[in-house]
Amino acid sequence: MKKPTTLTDFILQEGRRHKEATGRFTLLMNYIQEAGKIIASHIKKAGLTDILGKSGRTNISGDEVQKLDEFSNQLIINTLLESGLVHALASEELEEPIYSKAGGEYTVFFDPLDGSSNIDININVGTIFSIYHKSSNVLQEGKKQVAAGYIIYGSSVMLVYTTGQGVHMFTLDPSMGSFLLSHRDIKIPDSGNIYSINEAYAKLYSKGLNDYLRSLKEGEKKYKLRYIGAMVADIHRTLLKGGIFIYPEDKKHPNGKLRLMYEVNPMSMLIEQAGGLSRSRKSNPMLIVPKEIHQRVPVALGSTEEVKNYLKFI
Ligand code: P6P
Repeated sequence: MKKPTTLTDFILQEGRRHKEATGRFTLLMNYIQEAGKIIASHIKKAGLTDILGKSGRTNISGDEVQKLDEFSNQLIINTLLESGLVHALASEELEEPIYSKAGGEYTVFFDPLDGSSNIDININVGTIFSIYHKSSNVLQEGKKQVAAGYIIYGSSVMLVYTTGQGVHMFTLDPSMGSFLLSHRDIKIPDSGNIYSINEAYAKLYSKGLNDYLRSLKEGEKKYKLRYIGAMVADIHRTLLKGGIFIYPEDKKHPNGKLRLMYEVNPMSMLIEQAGGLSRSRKSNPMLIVPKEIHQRVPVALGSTEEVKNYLKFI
């Protein structure tokens, strides 16, 4: 019987394909997966401990911070700083980056618990990470990401990541405590019949966007609307089933809501590596030269044919 492939095995195998690999990236991913396992265990018993609910704080983006947000954020910071592998850390929950004295090689942007308003109702949440080689400027375009991925906490816990060599999915086997390879080199369907957008804001949308949405509802092809309110979950479904996820600009939010550095860029790298398309207005968000850590950008990403159809309207 063949031994199942763990995340560590897989990254080591991938690493052997790059002669310049030093093993440090493998180590970094091991620290990230360890943090994910600990967060997963806390989420699973969140209803039994006093870790649900709001912390009473709001973050730099004005979002209400949940207790599990704070726990997850602090856990990831401590884990990555102790690794000695990071030069800088930037988080949705930190106003400014943290610079490590250990002189590590990587800069990691992360959203410790994306969609955390779903926690109290037992709906998927996730951790998003985006990894760069250190640079004199902590802000780099998304095209320079060394790796990007997420951990989705749901009926099963899955880690999805890419280093630019395809997108690979791992499922946590609780009995082993290991992430096991479950989907190698995922490819997103070229088209799909699911669109994902918060239509409650339709009155604030542009005419072009509302014309596009109407075309989905009234056209030949039958579409479904699915919107979970956690980008990680909406993107996970889009990767597997195809379709399009849109968080657009609107009359009140000229740059939309999602943050470039730790939501849009990592998800764009994953979708593009899986054969899909990501656009912010008309251009690739990974080409945007970032100006600030928590910069927001509008985004539409998913199946190539769906995004191209969307672009005709806006
Ligand atoms: P809205 C979660 O707060 C988040 O940052 C993303 O995960 C999600 O896609 C979006 O905001 C949901 O925003 O305005 O639809 O509630």
